[in-house]
Order: sequence, then C-alpha cells, then structure tokens
Amino acid sequence: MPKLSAAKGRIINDSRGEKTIEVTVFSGNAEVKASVPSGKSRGKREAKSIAPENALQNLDKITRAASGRDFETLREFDEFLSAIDGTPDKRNLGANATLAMSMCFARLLAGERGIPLYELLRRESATATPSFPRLFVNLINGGLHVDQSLNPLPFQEYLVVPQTSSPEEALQSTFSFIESLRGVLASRGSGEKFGDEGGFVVSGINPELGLEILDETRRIHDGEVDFGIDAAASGLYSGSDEIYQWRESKWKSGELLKIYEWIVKRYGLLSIEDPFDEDKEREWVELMRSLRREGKESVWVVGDDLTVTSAERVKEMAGLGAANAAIIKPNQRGTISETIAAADLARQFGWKIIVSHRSGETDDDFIADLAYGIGADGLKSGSPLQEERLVKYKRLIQINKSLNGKKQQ
Ligand code: 2PG
Ligand code: MG
Repeated sequence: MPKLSAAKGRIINDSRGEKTIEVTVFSGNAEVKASVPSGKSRGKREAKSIAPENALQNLDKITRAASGRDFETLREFDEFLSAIDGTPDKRNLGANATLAMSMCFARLLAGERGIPLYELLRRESATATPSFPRLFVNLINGGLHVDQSLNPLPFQEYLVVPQTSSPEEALQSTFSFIESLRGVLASRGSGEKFGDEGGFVVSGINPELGLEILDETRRIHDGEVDFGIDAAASGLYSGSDEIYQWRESKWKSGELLKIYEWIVKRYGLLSIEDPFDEDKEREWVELMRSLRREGKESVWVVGDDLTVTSAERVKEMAGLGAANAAIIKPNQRGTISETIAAADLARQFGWKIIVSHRSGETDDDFIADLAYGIGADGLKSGSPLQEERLVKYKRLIQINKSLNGKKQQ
C-alpha cells in the first residue's frame, strides 16, 4: 500500500484569477498531482477551506503524521486526515489541504493497483454502477457569478442539458447550441460578455429571461435538450425581512414558488437547484408538494447549499421531503470518501445525483472520473468555452474511448 514520502505544494491561479493550491505527492517512484477549486456562492455548512498559504503549510504536518504508516483504502486515509484535523468542518488543516491530499491518495492507490481512477472510486462506493452522466452546462451566467456592473439576471445559472448520455454527442450538441445561442443573443442586441463559468451574460431583472432566450435557441437547435436552473437562492435571501431580493426586485417565498411553478410548465424544466434559502426547509417542502400536486414530481429539486455534500444533511432533508436530488462537490466536504458517502446515501433515498465543479476551477479533471465511477446522473461543469471546464468533458470522452477500445480487443 502507498506510503507517502513527501508532499509539496504551490499556489496557482484558478479560472477566476484567484489563488488556490496544487499539491504533488511522492510515494516510492510514483508522483501524483491534484489541484482544488473554490466556490463563491458557498453554503454555510460547507467544510472550510483556508488561505492557500496556510493550507500549504499544513502539508508537512500531514506527511509527518503519515510517515511510516500504511493505508489500505482511501477511506482509511481520509479518516486519518479527519482525525488529525479534529474538527467537523476541516477548519484546522483546511478543506482545500485535506481534499488535495485525498485526491492525490486516490490517484496513488489507483496507480498502485493498476486500475483507472474511476474504477478505484467505484470500489469506494457502496452502490455504484459506473455510467456516463448527462451534462448540465451553464450557458447563461447570472447572480453572484457576474460582474455586477453588467446588471446580470437574478438566477445564477441557466443550464442546457443535452438528452444523451454519450459524452461525445452531448459535447457536440452543446457546442452547436452555443453557436445558435450566439446568433440569438446578437439578434437581441446583447454583446458577448461572460460570467465566471464561461457562460454568456444577459442583462435584465426578469428571472425568466434566461430561459426565454434558451428556448428561442432550442427552437432552431438541431438536437434534443432540456433546461435547468440554479437559483442559488441563499444569495438572494435577506433573513432580516424574510424576502428574496435582486436589485430592485423583491419576492416573498410564495411569489418565488409561483415563478417556479410557471417556468416548470412553460419550459418543461428538468431541474431546479437551490430554489430557496439553505435554512428555509419548509419552503423547499412546499415546492416539492406543489410539483407533486401538478403531476411534475419528475422535476429534480436539487440541494446544493441545502445539503452541502453531507450525508447527515442529505438524510435530514430526505426525511423532511425537501429535495429529491443533490449536488455533489468534493470541496464541500474535504475528502473523497466522505463525498462518495453522501452520494451513496442520496441514491439510497432514491435521489438523483449531480457531481459538480465550483465557480473557480482548475484544470484538474478528477470530477469526471468521480461522476462516471459512481454512476452520477449528471455532471455540472460549466461552459466548454472555458478550458478548465472543457477538460472535465474531454476526460469523459477519453474514458468512453478507452472502454470502447477494451470492448474491441
Ligand atoms: C453552484 C456553484 C457551481 P459556486 O452554486 O452550484 O456552479 O457555484 O462554486 O460559486 O458555489
Ligand atoms: Mg449551486
């Protein structure tokens, strides 16, 4: 089993131009690397990343504590990380430091066993059958992911979801959708501006406008696609007056519910992520009930800030009936095995799972192996116009090619 001999790290820039860490771990002759992303619209219950400089300082502490130890499984290594951190949210070592180490260890183990990373991750899961996820591609960026001087739309993400699980077809459909979307935006006089995840920026205050534009594009697009949104509503919520607000617009929760009911009907939405604040579970339950009443229970009501990739939170929210799908983000937990445990539990409750990037990304493609290996229903990785997002989609295609190669042998 891999023994860690050293870990060294450096500070790199993420896709937003902010600092993050890249870690290299050495074990015998092997050398592996991992870098970690960072979010902007973070849930308050997420594991805590710390300043990159401090996270790097903790690498030595981790390798010293690991010296001479054998770890048989990723879970064993991750439990060791959690134990030396000693807090429920990894604030001592930093969730960025623990995640980078956990990712490196997974790569070391896979290398030592001579199996692909996705296969190692499959074996870490209790319930997984590998399969290709559908792509959830954020093509219109809004909310906090956009320079506010551009007057972005209220919802953070307007997602296009090609109706195929072939990664090649899905990516091709996405690129051709983008070309048509460019035409539609130009005809509306909207110049090309981009948000944090490489999607287009549309100025306006009406939350429906992003869907209207995608729908106009869908009518000329050659290929079947669904739509989703991430309202990222915790960022819209003002607790003191119990109101959701975006610039001059204000909505009570009941009014927001009406908007969701309408757009589900109007655009046949596949998914709604973070429709309400992370602490307003009752509002989520209301939405689930209303969708059921309307015969729309197949819509994915997706927890992100609500569930923060925590098995505990997933269990609690499933008990309340607050959602039926979960975003799975490794840096919300800080280790890969805890991330997989949350995904496993969500699936046991019959939920859909969507593995996701963060708005500040690196060129690490780990989440593609994760999504395929644990058989996630979706992979959310932003617009392929941004290289840091595209590498994840390309990795899925590479996995597919390697599987087809094997079949032909
Ligand atoms: C989200 C993410 C990623 P952030 O809310 O789902 O798209 O954004 O990384 O800023 O939390
Ligand atoms: Mg989200």
